[in-house]
Amino acid sequence: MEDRDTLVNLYYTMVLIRRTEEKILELLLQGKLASSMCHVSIGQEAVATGVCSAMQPQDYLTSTHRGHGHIIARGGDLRRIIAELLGRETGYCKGRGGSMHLVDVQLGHLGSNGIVGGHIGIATGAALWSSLQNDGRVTVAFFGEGAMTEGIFHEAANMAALWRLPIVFVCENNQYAMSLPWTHATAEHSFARKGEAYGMPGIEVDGQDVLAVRQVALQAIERARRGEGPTLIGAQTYRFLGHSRGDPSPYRDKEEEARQRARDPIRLYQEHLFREGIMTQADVDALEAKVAEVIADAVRFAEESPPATLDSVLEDVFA
Ligand SMILES: Cc1ncc(C[n+]2csc(CCOP(=O)(O)OP(=O)(O)O)c2C)c(N)n1
Repeated sequence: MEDRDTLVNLYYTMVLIRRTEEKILELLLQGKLASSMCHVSIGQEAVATGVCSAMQPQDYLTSTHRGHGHIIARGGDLRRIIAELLGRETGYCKGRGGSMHLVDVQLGHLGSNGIVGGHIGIATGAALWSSLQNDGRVTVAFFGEGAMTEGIFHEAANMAALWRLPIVFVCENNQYAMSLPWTHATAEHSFARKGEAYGMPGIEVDGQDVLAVRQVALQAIERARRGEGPTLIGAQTYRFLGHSRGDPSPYRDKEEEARQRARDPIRLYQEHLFREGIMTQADVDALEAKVAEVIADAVRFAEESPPATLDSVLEDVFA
């Protein structure tokens, strides 16, 4: 049985991700984001939260174009996240990168990435380094099921299993890569068999159940830390909104959407916490108020920060 603080923290993190992304959408509609390229993970919060809660402070992760949740769950600075989205000098990439370029190396967050699958190679490189250094770190690579059909995934999975690298591959299967259903993108839908094909365990988990995600992540991360090699986790989840703003998802069946929305990971977990007597409605209300305060502070900080200026656009770039 987990202690109360851990259980409440999981809830706090999921709510913080959800409310932050709702605020980001609001800022987008107000025309305040530096770029309209922005993908939210509303509906998928339990995956980022469960996995990051199982990581140790020294561990690494790499993230995707849909990466707000990963950096928040890793304990990223919300002020710097919002400042980055608003194109401010105080942002994680000094406002040059935006939503898809959040990175906090000190937290072991090696970056989100607009190149679908690109960061799977970066994660495998980090794990190779840890293996060579014997530094005890584990790397987590988050990616969507669409990225899993990219060549880079196959090369990285093959190499990681062959060399028993300390890495955990976390596929957030939200069922669609833009408009392409998962069932039309790959012939083998079993993560157990997919993992087996590379020589690593493949574990399927209900990605809407934060405690279940946490359990499989704890096992996979500890296995990697013991030097037993990678694991492929297939977390079954759903993005409640379109691929990005302006996508009303005409390719999705409306009954399917309703069915999936009824399995809101935050509500499911809240019901669990109430049932177990771990939180009350008053606790939830207080937590929501705290989250609202944290977000309001981050937005205020970002809006008061200076914008990235045009004459500095070539600073901090490699070429
Ligand atoms: C290499 C590459 N190919 C195509 C794209 C365009 N693109 C952006 S997101 C996306 C879908 C990715 O699907 P998935 O990996 O399942 O992640 P999800 O968007 O579902 O979270 C595509 C094709 C890209 N950014 N990079």
